[in-house]
Amino acid sequence: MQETHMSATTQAAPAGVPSLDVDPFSTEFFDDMHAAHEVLREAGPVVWLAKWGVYGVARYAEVHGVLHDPLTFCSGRGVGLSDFAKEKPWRPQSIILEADPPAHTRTRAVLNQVLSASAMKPLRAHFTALAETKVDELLARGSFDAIADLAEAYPLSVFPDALGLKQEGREHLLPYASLVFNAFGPPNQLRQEAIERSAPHQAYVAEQCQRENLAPGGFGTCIHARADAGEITHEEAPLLVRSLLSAGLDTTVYGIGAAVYCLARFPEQLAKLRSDPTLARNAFEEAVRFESPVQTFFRTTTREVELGGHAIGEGEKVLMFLGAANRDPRRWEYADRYDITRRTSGHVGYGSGIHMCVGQLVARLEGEVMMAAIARKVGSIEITGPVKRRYNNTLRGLDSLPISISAA
Ligand code: 4IA
Repeated sequence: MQETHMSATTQAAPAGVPSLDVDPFSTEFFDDMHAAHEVLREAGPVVWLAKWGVYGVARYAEVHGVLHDPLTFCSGRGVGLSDFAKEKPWRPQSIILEADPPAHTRTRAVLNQVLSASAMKPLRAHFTALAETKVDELLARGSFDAIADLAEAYPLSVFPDALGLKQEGREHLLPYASLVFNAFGPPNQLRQEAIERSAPHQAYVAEQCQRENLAPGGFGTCIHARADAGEITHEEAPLLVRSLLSAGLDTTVYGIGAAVYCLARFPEQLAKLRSDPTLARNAFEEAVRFESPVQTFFRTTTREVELGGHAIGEGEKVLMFLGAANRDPRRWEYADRYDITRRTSGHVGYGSGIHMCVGQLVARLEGEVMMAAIARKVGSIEITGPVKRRYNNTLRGLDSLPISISAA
């Protein structure tokens, strides 16, 4: 743990920047997040988060602005609180997420190809069939937990196979991802406990990234083939496979969980979806805007820069509140309404700019086919027990969502 982040006293705000003592990585914040987001947005275009000594942006315009100036607001010093120029990363640095142009451009091009629209075509029929089978099975059960039995079960049934992972050891996948997303946060209990328990999960992931452990035809083997083609080195290939293992599963679990939670809370939107199943893809996209499964990310300034009317020095961390931007009333009409017919384009739930989610087509495919299966087969959804939140420094979602569903 770093002394600078462990001080009990808060850090003084630069002159003129509104200073807030809210801790965006606390359970109190997670429990009442929308109220806290409004405080952050209304305090000013840029705020100072005294607890961690970082700047924050919660309005759409500034979040978008930071995302679209990657040379000033860099990723190479980490997109968590930890500044890699000052602290050693907890794992070898990601060569795509935690990289800047020109290095980023080369690795990004590889994953763009591996996860392109044409790469989705052979997956669609299979992903659709498994979504339909899953919904049929859940209709037969009637009552179940929408997180474990649907939001986790469905991506686990399609994504590890699409990557080409062997069966053994897959129980490490969700704990590893949870660790990765907690590790972007400050050195609080969530982060420290996750890292303390990380060794077996890290060992599993490192092993699965090796070429001999990946099945032919999967995303993993595709990445290694790009090394044969000379686009990346044979040392880089396993690290890009690791990026898919880090970012490709839990994110869709939380996205599908968000979408089902929306349909359960807003029955008139389920009715609309049932009457027009072609809305499935937008219903999922709107759930990503509305819940923003990936809530926050940092950038680090590479020079002195003006942001929201304030001069910010070099080497400062800036926390972007994607979830707050996605509900900024300056940008969105009826921002707090889940509306599956809304024009969702421009939301920052997948980020924006050069780092915007490279796996977005896989995520949308999973989300769309699950929403379409629900649209065609499910008549009603009812929440039948206590909804429990799951706490993570970066991801927003539920631990438990007991529901019952009836057939259309
Ligand atoms: C990586 C932002 C999140 C979805 C993400 C997490 C990890 C990695 C990339 C993206 O390990 O490269």
